Amino acid sequence: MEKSSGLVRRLARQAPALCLLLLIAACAKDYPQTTLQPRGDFARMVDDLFRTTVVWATIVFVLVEGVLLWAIFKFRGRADDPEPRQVHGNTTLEVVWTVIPAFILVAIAVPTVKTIFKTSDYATGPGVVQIEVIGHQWWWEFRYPELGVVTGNEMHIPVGKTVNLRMTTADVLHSFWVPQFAGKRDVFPGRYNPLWFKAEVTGIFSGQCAEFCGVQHARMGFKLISETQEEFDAWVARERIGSPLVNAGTVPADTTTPADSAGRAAKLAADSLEQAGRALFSGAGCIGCHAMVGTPLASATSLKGPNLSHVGSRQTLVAGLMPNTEENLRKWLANPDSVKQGTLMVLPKKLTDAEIATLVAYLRSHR
Ligand code: HEC
Ligand SMILES: [Cu+2]
Repeated sequence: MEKSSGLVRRLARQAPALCLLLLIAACAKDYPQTTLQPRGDFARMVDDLFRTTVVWATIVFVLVEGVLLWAIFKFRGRADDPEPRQVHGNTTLEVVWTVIPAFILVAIAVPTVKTIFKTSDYATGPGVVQIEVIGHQWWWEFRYPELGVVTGNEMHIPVGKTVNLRMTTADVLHSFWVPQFAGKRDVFPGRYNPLWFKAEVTGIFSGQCAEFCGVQHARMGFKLISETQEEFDAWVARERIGSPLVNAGTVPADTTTPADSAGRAAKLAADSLEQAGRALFSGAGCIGCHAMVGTPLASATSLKGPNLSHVGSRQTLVAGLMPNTEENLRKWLANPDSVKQGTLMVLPKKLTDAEIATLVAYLRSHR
């Protein structure tokens, strides 16, 4: 008795702190990984199911607790009460409280099973954008086989068009999840899983691996970029230049000479940066793991790291970990492991400051 009242007192003392914590949590301005604001048809179907279930649960809760409270109050014991009538079982009551839950379960099960079937197959047909998703420790690869695009950590989609994902992994289990659009759906080695959705709005949204996959599982994020058809087409056109899936990654050399001297100087600077960067990209061993336009491995589609051919145009670096700025890229190249401990990007040798500066300029010029 004494022990439990001590516990109650302790809880009462913690209560203000707990309430404050809840209050502070409610102050967050936006919830990038919320499932409660669906922005695509798949997520909306799941959200509808969630709301249906919550409505039923609320009705059951209010009715059951209401009857309980009413019974406690109405039949409460009084000092002069006689011995209550002794009863044993009540068939009518038992039938009623078996049949009602059975009906509720059916009301929940039917839409649930329907949704499961609807969301568990590939989407096909004209106008569906086909994307292959490959999970890697700890980043995401996205390929658009019909459009000739291979990219990492950033999935571009046209708003209002269904995208069909064919998903697998290069190593261990991962789970694809863009909370406001679709998922979670696991990916397995040697097997393909489908997922489709259609974005209702444009914008940049966060995605995340949702299956524990090693030390940097929590930092295996990506961005979903929903854009207009024109923006999407422009992005595809840019990404196709030097893509591993187009002309084996080769780009015809630009041999034109600008007419004005400023243009010639700019081209000369760009050409020499390109040459120095390319040489370093091979010399420093980057080429062992990354496809890159203009390098011998530009055509490789299955390497250990993301295709860097257009890394300069990405919103974020290293699986959504940090904004794509000059400073962050420098930090990453100086010591990947200090930015993302355990990362599989292991450099053969430490880069000098001068090498880092060249590589940063080179990579950022590839947009
Ligand atoms: C042993 C393989 C390996 C080598 C060598 C390597 N990388 Fe990486 N690189 C990776 C992997 C794996 C990732 C993904 C890391 C992550 O997000 O966990 C990565 C990520 C990156 C990224 C971020 C890409 C993105 O989409 O955000 C850049 C930039 C990069 N590497 C540049 C380089 C450069 C420059 C070199 C050479 C100096 C290099 N890498 C050498 C494996 C490698
Ligand atoms: Cu994971």
